[in-house]
Amino acid sequence: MKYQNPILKGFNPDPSICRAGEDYYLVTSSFEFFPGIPLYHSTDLVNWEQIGNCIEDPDLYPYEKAKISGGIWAPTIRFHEGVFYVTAKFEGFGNFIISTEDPKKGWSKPVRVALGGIDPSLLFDDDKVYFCTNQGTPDRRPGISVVEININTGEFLSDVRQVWEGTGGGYMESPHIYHIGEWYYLIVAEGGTGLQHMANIARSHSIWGPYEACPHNPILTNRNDATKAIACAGHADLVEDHRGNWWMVHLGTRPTFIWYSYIGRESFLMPVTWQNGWPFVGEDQKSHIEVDAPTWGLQEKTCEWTADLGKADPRWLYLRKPHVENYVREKDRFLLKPSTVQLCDPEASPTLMAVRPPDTAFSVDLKLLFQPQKDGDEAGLTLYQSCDFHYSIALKRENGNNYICVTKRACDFYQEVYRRELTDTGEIALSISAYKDKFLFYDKTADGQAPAAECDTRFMCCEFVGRCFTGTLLGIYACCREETDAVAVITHFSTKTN
Ligand code: 6LW
Repeated sequence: MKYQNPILKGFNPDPSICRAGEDYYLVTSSFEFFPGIPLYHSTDLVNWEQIGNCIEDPDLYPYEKAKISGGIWAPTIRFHEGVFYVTAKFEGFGNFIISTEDPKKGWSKPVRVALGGIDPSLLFDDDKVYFCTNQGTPDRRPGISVVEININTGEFLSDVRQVWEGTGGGYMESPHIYHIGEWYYLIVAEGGTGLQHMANIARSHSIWGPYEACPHNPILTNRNDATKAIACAGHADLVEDHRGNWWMVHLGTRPTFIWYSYIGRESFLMPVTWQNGWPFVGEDQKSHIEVDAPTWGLQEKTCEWTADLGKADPRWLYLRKPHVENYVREKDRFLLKPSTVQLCDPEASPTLMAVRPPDTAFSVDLKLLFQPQKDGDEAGLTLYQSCDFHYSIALKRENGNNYICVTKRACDFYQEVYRRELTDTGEIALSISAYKDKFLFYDKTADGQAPAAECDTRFMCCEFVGRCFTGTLLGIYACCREETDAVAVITHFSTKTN
């Protein structure tokens, strides 16, 4: 059956997948955003629903000062004897494992594992559990480190050994080890998460090696794909479905400018076949948008989502450790209290709630009631890439007057590109649309339907603007210069693909 990639669009990098009976679970990286590690569920591998987040207590991790693209990196999910395990790294906290028998009931406290490196992974092998990361050799050569651990305490039960040095592609990361038949397979990413990204594999009869590299490595890369429909394919995880077919999930981008993408790295699915004990990905070891493979569910296209503001929804993301008192849910509406923390603050948590973009071409609509009390009071809609890069359309007060403004922030460059004075303080409607090369900002309460402002999308491309592993989020925010009694009343928030 045919399906379309990506299977999870917009800021969903570093996918890891597991099967529990006939159910599939997938996690991705969440960085400085809270709650952490989105958890997706599927029964057919092509339709995924976010059923929660694995980290819901910000006090168990150093969220408070999480840096841009810090926080949670590259989780792995595994299911073993009725228990789900997720391991990940929190920058500045280290590698840890959490577990649950039922993801809907929440996850355990983190069990720390004192192994360095990033991108931890787990292998349950008979009665043993192995933990691995990309920690290199003591003399700084690349390596994948493996250690047997006690899964409940994180304690080491063996020496740490570096089992494979990779193929020389550089930036070896995202190791996963599988025991399939007579072989241990070790899959890694190499080349870095950009254009040179790839997945390589090696095998051994022992978990400790020696590992022999697959003769047709890289088993996945799109670096030689002239169409550039997909770039950066790598960071892969394998799963066998309940019908006996094999699949790979991996990260990739759909470039919006050169090979950059403003919605960030996304999750893809490719079929895997085995020949002579080695895996082959798709037909040409590349990832594709349209794939014909032995999936069994018709892929639905969900194009529109209107937030039920009276209900909690796992989609909503906050920055670092949110100040919960600034977010008040009421029946059918949401109240946001402005914070003196601005969107450009690199360490604190502004009043901002945001969702991942539904696709590269999207529209986001907001309706709100807001009566500013003081100069600097501001509330509206933002495209938030990071504290350094965000574009907004908002209602704000200056010199005693209220205005709808469109502003662009790109590092220390700040520009207001639209301003209209408001005489009426009734409900206002704001909207932003994205079309690959441009963002259009709509002041919908003004006369006429023409966009209020148009902006280039390039500065919102994560890879273009520094160390940014995330993607543009669609957010509602409220800020002020000094403490205020003003409250933004959100009456509508919706997104759709264009
Ligand atoms: C992740 C690493 C990577 O830990 O990017 O693309 C890092 N690969 O494996 C952050 O997503």
